Formats: sequence, structure tokens, C-alpha cells
Amino acid sequence: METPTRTIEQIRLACANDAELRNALQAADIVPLLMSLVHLTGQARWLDEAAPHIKGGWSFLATIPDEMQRRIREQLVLALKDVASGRSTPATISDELLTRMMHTSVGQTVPAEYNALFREETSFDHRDYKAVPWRKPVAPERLADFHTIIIGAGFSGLGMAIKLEESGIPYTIIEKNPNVGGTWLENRYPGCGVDTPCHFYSYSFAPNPEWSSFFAKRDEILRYIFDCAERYQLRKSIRFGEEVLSAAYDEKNSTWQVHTRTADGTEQDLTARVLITAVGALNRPAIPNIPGLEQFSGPAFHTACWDSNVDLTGKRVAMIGTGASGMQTGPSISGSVDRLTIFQRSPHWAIRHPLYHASVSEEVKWAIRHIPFYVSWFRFQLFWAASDGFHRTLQIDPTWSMPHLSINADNHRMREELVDYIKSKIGDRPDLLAKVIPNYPPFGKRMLRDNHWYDMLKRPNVELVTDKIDRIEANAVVTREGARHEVDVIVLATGFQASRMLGPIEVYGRHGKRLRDSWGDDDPRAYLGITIPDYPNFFMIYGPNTNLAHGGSAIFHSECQIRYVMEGIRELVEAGAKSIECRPGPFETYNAKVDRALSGMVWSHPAMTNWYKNKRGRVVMNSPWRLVDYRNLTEHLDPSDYAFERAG
Ligand code: N01
Repeated sequence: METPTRTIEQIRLACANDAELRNALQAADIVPLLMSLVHLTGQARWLDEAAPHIKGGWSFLATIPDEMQRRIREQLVLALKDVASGRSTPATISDELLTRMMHTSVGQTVPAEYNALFREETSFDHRDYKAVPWRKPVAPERLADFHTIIIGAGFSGLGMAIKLEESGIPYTIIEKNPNVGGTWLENRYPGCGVDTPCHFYSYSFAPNPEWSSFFAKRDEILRYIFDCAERYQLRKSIRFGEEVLSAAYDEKNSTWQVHTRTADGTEQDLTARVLITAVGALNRPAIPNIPGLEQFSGPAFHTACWDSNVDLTGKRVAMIGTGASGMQTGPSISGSVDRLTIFQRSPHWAIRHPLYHASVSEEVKWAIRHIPFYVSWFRFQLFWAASDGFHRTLQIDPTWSMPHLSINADNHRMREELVDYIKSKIGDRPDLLAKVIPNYPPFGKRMLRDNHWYDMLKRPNVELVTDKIDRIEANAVVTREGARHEVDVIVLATGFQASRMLGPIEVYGRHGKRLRDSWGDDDPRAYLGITIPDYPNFFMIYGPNTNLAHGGSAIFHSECQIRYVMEGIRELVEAGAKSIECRPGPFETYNAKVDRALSGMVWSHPAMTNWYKNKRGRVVMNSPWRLVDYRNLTEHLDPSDYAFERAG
């Protein structure tokens, strides 16, 4: 395959200033540099030499000796200059070599089935492998008949819009907020940020070489989303400040009637051939049912509705909840408040990451911009380290002898490492230690990243309360043991109504069938998490059982779903059909498979609560699959899974 001109241009720029190039190479991670070298030269011998020194996907797990590092950097300079001067061209990487490179880059066996995922995910040759092009000519005026409504302008909705825009399909996004960004617009509590590495937590087709840190904070993520909305000119198609109340399928016309309300109370009906929900799962706050909460006389607010008008400086603050939001909020406010009293119902596991608070140096940003393939390999390493690389850790071994502590040997090893880490932080405080070590296996609840949590717990102005809350009074939180904790402000870090999927939107399918009647309050099901029988031309992004709880990026998953939806719309358009509707057979078979797989995974363990399960204990949020499995399941829409209604 011919090397894209963009790659050659990139290399010429890289070689334009020798000092800059060498500085950047010195600062950049050695493994992606090594992979760039192999990618440019095709010289696989480097892999054999480096392999014994690479023990995982994270950069800090590579211990390549200095002398070898020096040779890699030197050879890379030469290889780049050869290409820049036209003496050579970047090598063509065979599938076999690609598998070997993936394997070496993360120091673990990566099956060949990841090749396609690698090519799609890393944009290494600037091709859009996830594109769904028309297979036959489609007159633009015909597309007008396929107007699509997307609900939600967060990462998923915008990603969907970008692909519809590219295909020429007219669409409208309806967004309840005044701007794009979804959960990243709404959440602005102190310390809010991502804990998936952001060089992976970003669209595969829109890499951002400018991330200022490896785990970006909310404002920077929101800026990235704003940039994408501008770059792909999406704003013109978004109706802001308008909420969808209901959507009903009109069988006679094979269209959706979408009923909305704007902020001023005006209600409207819109019509679309296709309806796609991209409403997220973590944006309807769960307000705890604690007696007296409404009688509290001071400010009380949820982390997702942070009240910036309340200055916490010098205040006595209660924080209820210790999940991902609490983990970021607590340490961020503990230095300025007078007292922080944390009410923990159950502890969470938290893992240390050496780069969690690190920024990306200018030299590394330069390398990301200029060294071909560098960021592709970096992204792949992050993908592996943050997701499929430890999927097996979550599988219940039925013969495991300590099921109350862990679920298999890998999971147990992880538990021991986590406990050792906690002890290294607060081993001198047995009172705290007893409170924070979870009594359930790692990954039973969402794994958190330690945001100085344990350091915070040792602060003299911080108290960790594990007694149950009995009630809230005008100026205090009172526990069942009768302890009164006087506070000025209450922060509710109590999570979201995740399993009540699609929130308050009422969806009516064929024969007026109400989706909430089938799903109940919290028992959603869908084929591949995307489509449902009796709901033609209806697709969901981040639907049932698509949450990634072993790691990975929600954006990866939504891109899988977006491609699948695009294939569905393509079938509809190219077949000249009026509707496409999931058949009951594949729906039932798939959901049975999902339930079977999940029953053997850590989230089904009885020792903990989590937001993944519904009231009956069925895991309704999480995907049981590795990312590569879900990618394969959604790569192509199989028309035989669907019924089509022909026009005319
Ligand atoms: O919510 P949670 P979250 N009395 O449900 C406690 C994403 N996210 O907002 O564990 C007392 O995890 C509850 O206790 P328990 C991410 O996917 C990502 O923190 O049920 N306590 C728990 O401690 C995450 O998983 C990021 O016993 C009560 C806490 O409140 C998801 O959002 C950052 C209670 C709720 O924790 C949700 O995280 C933030 C009560 N009545 C969020 N009710 C990053 O990427 C609940 N609790 C970093």
C-alpha cells in the first residue's frame, strides 16, 4: 500500500530541525519510538531484542537498557531522515509483523484478531477503516427521506452526527442542555476529569496531540468536544435547550413522531424516519432517600449539579458517597474547607497510576505531532493496558478457594497488590485501614484511580465516617449510633439513576407498545445494546449491557455502535425500505448469551452493591465482552437479523 502523503509530510517536518527532533526523541516513551522504528524500517529484529524488557502496556513497565534506548533513538533519526530525503519509504507492515509488534509493545500475547481493531483504532495510515460507504449510487434527493433525529449532543451523539454528515444523511440533534458535551458539560465539580487515558479516550478519527496531561480534566475534555463540534460543523444541526419528552412510532408512515419541550415550555412535534438515542447513562442524579435531607438549612447539592456560587472555603462540609465522583471531589476540596466529613457506605478499590497527575511535556507533544506512528502505538498500548489486557481478571473461577475475597488467581494477585498499596499509604493508621479495605473482589464496583484519597484521609481536618446515616437535621448529619456531625454544606456524591435507561423519555413502538412496560423501571434489554423488536428504525448508543466496566473507553464502544447504526441505515436506504426492525430470535438469543456470560463475571458476586445491577440483581449495564469481541459483533449488521418493510 502506498504511504499517505500526510505521513511523508509529517516526516519532513520532523526532520526540519535536528535539535528539536532529538530533544523530542529523548523525552518520548521508548516503546512507541521502537514501534515507529520498526514501522518505518520493517526491521523485526528490534522486537526480539526489546521484548524481554517490556512487561505491560504502561510506559513505566518498560525497562529497556539505556544503551539500547540510545541505539533505538539513533536509528530512528536515521530512518526518518532516509524517508525525508526520499532514500527510502516506510515499510509495508504485514499482518504477521503487526501481530508481533502488538505483542511486543505490551509485553503480552495479543492474538491476531486484534489486527483489524488496531488498524481502525489508531489511524496509523490516516485511513478511516470504520467508514460505511454507499455500495451503490444513492441520489442525494433520496436521502431527504431518511431524516434522522439524534437525542443528545454528548460524545456519542456528536460522533453519530459526524458519520451521518459524512454520508449526506440529513439529521437533527435535540439537546436538553444549552451546549454540547453531555456529561462533560454538566459535571464541573472540583477535580472532575477522566480516568481513562485521554490519548485513548478520544475519537479514533480525531486524535488530539495537544492533551496537556495523560488524564485530562473536565475543561480540557469539553474544549476537545467543542473543537470537534466546530471542526465537523455540527452546531447548525443542533436544537439546544430542547428536551425530548416522548417518541412514538407511526406505523402507517414508518416514521417517528418526536415530542419535545423547550426551556420556555413550548412543546413541538418533529418527524423523522430514524430515531437514535445517545442520552448517556450517567446524567440523572440519584438523590439519596435520607430522612430530613430537604430540611437541611445550608446548601446541599449533587456533584453533577455543582453550585459554583457556594464558596466552600472555611466551611464544614459533609460528602456522602465515595465512588468515582467522590474520589475526585474529596481530595480537591479537602485543602480549603474547614472540615470534611466523608460518609462512606462501602469502600471502593482504588489503583495507583504513576501518570495520573502527570502532564505531557512539550517535547512529547512534539513527538506525538511529528513522529509517524508514535501516537498510534501509544494509543494501542493504552487500549491494551486499560481494557482487554486484564479481562480474564474478571472471570469467576468456580474452583477458586477464596471466593469471599477474590474470584480467580489473577484477581487475587491484584487484590494483594491493591491492599499492599493501601497499606503503603495508611498502614500506620489501623483505624483507617479497617475502614477502607473492601470486602469484595477487585472490579466488583468500578475500579477507581487513587486521586490522593488515602493521603487525604490522613489530613487532620478530614474524618471518614462508616456508621450508617440515620437522618439529616437542619445543620447536621446524624448517624445510627447517634453521632451528630454539624456541617454547613452537604455534597451528594451519590451517583446516577443509570439502570433507568433513557431516563424520563417515553418511547412507544409498534401498536403503541410502551418501552417502559417491557423494561420496567430498571430491566432494559436490546440486541447488541442497540436495537429492539417492535421498535423499527430505532437505535441506541450506550444502550443496555454496553457499559465498559473492565476498563476501556466509552468512546470506543460508541464508535462500534455508530458504525453498526450506519450499516443499518445503509441497508434501509439501499434496499429502498421503509423500516428495519430487529427480529425477536436474535434479540432473545443474544440476551441469553449476555446473561450467561455475566453470571460468570465479578459483577454478579453477591458481596457488593454497584450501579451495574438492577433491583433483582441482574447486571443490566455492563458488557461481558472484551472490546475486540464487541467490535467483531458490531462490525457488520447482518440483514438476516432484521425484518425490512418495503416501500410501496
Ligand atoms: O457514583 P457511584 P459516581 N447513603 O454510583 C454512595 C462515572 N464517573 O458519581 O458504594 C450513603 O459510583 C454509594 O455507596 P455504595 C463512572 O463510570 C467517571 O461516583 O453504593 N451513601 C457510592 O459510594 C462511575 O462509576 C469519572 O455503598 C450512598 C456513591 O454514593 C460513574 O460515573 C468520574 C447512598 C455513588 O457512587 C458513577 O460514579 C465520575 C446513600 N443513600 C464519574 N447512595 C471518571 O472518569 C449512594 N451512596 C473519573
